[in-house]
Amino acid sequence: TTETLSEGAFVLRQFASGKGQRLLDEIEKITASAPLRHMKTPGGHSMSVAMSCCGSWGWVTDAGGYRYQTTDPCSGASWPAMPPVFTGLARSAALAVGYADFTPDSCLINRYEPGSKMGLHQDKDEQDLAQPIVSVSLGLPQVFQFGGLARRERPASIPLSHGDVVVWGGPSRLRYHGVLTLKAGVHPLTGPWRYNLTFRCAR
Ligand code: MD3
Ligand code: FE
Repeated sequence: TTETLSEGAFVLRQFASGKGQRLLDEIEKITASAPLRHMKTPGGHSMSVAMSCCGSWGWVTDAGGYRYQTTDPCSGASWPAMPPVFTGLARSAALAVGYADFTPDSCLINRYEPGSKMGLHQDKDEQDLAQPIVSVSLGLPQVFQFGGLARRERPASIPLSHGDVVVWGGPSRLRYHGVLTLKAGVHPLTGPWRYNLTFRCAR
């Protein structure tokens, strides 16, 4: 089923559930060479979410700020390539809600452990804000916070579970969003964690 959250934003419930294990196998391969790590915000705080990336461009944060770069700061090597199963899933989800020809050049891999959260923020480090973002949730459920274009607007709470895909574009592309603290649990495929993949056109 497809739910419309707001103009341009859609939840495709269970869209990726049949591909869960294949996606997790790819995450394991990627993170063997580009390990999940707790990056530092420009303000010096360590993020509670562990992150890695694949594709031509990876999102990083450190004392120098937020940016996309072609190399992993941990190794100096290029980020691992985007697996075809990632690209195909992101493309078909975007197409299913009317965004034709979505060609992501970046995938951010977020891993949440019990206690991890992500505060309200906008995603605006990408060059072409006309391109949507596609997000894939795997493993434990977590409550997503979906706000407005101004930080003061009270966000809606949307539970996201294993296999749910969300597409954000058009007038919803710059909405504030975040996720509440992950509750402890065990998922048959991911154990104690929730993974989120976000596909972006960075450049
Ligand atoms: C709404 N990740 O990595 S995905 C992020 O669950 C991020 O890991 C969250 O926010 C997570 O930046 C939420 C859903 C998401 C991603 C991008 C958006 C929602 C969005 C961009 C605009 C509006
Ligand atoms: Fe975000």
